Amino acid sequence: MEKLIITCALTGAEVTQHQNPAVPYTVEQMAQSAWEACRAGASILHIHAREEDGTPSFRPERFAELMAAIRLRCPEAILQMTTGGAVGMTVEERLKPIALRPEMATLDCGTLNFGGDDIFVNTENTIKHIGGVLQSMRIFKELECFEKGHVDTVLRLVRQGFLQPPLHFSFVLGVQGGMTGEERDFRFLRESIPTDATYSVAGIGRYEFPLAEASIRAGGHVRVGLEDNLYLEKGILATSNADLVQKVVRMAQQYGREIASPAEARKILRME
Ligand code: KMH
Ligand code: ZN
Repeated sequence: MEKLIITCALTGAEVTQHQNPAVPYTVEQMAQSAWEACRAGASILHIHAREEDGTPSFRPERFAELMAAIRLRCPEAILQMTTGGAVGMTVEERLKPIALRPEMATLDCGTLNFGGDDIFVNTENTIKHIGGVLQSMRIFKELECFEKGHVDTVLRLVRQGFLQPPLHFSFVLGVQGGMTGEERDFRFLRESIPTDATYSVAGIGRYEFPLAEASIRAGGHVRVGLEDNLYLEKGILATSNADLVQKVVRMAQQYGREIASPAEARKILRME
């Protein structure tokens, strides 16, 4: 089996320090958390920006400062900027981090309810637009799919020529409004993508580690991090992003999967 690529989703846009004090907000907290996660085994860092008080940010200066600080501490890591931002941001706001020309960025592949009254809007034209921008700038896209319809949308947009391979999927499972994260859900998605595509799995909340294990066994890759899950185990808060990464590394060791370095991850994903 290929070596295991671990992505760490450092902070996201939804979770707060009230829920877990380890959630990083400031540039220094983000850079420190990124460094710890990389040292633990993460090769890709999924990055959202926050203001000092934790409010999700789309300010270009904030992203620039953040990216510079993380690059300084983690010079080898693959920096994956979000283009999903936070619910309610405009497409223009969500595209701000792309001006920094990161090596990788997310492309969210469909609309879904996001709990309560929130809707995470990704119309077909938005997907084509953000996908087109990423492709024209040669930024590697990770295809975020929260349910099967999103996978089908990707495959149709590929057939229609709007999205080009290599196809690297991220199955984000367990969002309230998306698909659940049972093993059968994962298997269904995995079996729905082309055999030469790569994928990573991000289980939200209690789904994080069972899905990580399923993906490790199936030969896929794994995303963990405080954006997705605040707990190391039931009732025990993670004390850092590195805590979550270390747990996946231990799991990988049990199944004989070695951990990919950033350079190895670039090769596995056909980024170069
Ligand atoms: N914060 C969510 C609304 C992404 O980063 O591309 C969207 C999200 C997906 O986190
Ligand atoms: Zn995100």
